Amino acid sequence: MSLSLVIANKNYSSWSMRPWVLLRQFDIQFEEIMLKFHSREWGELLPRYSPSRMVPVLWNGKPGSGDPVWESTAIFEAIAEWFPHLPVWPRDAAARNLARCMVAEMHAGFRPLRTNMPMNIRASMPGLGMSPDVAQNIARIEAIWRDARARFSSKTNSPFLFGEFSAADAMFAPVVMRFATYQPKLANDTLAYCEAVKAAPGVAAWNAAALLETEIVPEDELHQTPGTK
Ligand SMILES: N[C@@H](CCC(=O)N[C@@H](CS)C(=O)NCC(=O)O)C(=O)O
Repeated sequence: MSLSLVIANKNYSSWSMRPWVLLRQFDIQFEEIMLKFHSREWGELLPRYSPSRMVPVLWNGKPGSGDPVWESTAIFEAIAEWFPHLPVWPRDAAARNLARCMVAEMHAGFRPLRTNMPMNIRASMPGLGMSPDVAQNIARIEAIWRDARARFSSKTNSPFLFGEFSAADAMFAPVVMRFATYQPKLANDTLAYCEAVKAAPGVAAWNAAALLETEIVPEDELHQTPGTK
């Protein structure tokens, strides 16, 4: 199996981050194809590489030949199907059910958080982006993280949501990075979870590469003048 993952800028592309982190965390080999936002390649190659004209897209083979998998959650499912020996989803049925619900809730929801605190890994904007709707999203995220850890990770003392790192942790990794950038007030157990996610090798590798990027995407720089930190 020869996988290619089409993504956008690591500093900004929260949806690209999710499957990339999952593949990397599980040591699954893949070729990364980055189409930077607003680049010539984006305009020229995206129509061939992405049926939805969005990233991420996973190809089994070279992009443009074979069957693409688009939408981050469909990519998780493909990875789980192609690598059944890996715990992409928790092995325990109740844990797997909750993990799927949480991933679906993240995929479909938390719009105020996503809109007002866009992922911008290299930036630091403590206190910005907050509103009552965002605060409600954050409270809900803290509650579901806490519930998952209490039910499925406390026995093994694992810092992750369901014992081992899973698709659910990959799905929330961009939220962890938003929290790092905008630094809303968070409970101590949330902060501890965030630290564990940032230290996971797949997440750390993505962040290290994001910090080397220099492109500015103005629509994702809601709260600061381009070029400032
Ligand atoms: N629901 C999609 C969202 C993908 C998405 O919004 N990707 C952004 C980059 S992070 C994109 O391609 N935006 C380009 C556009 O909307 O034209 C998924 O889960 O993969």
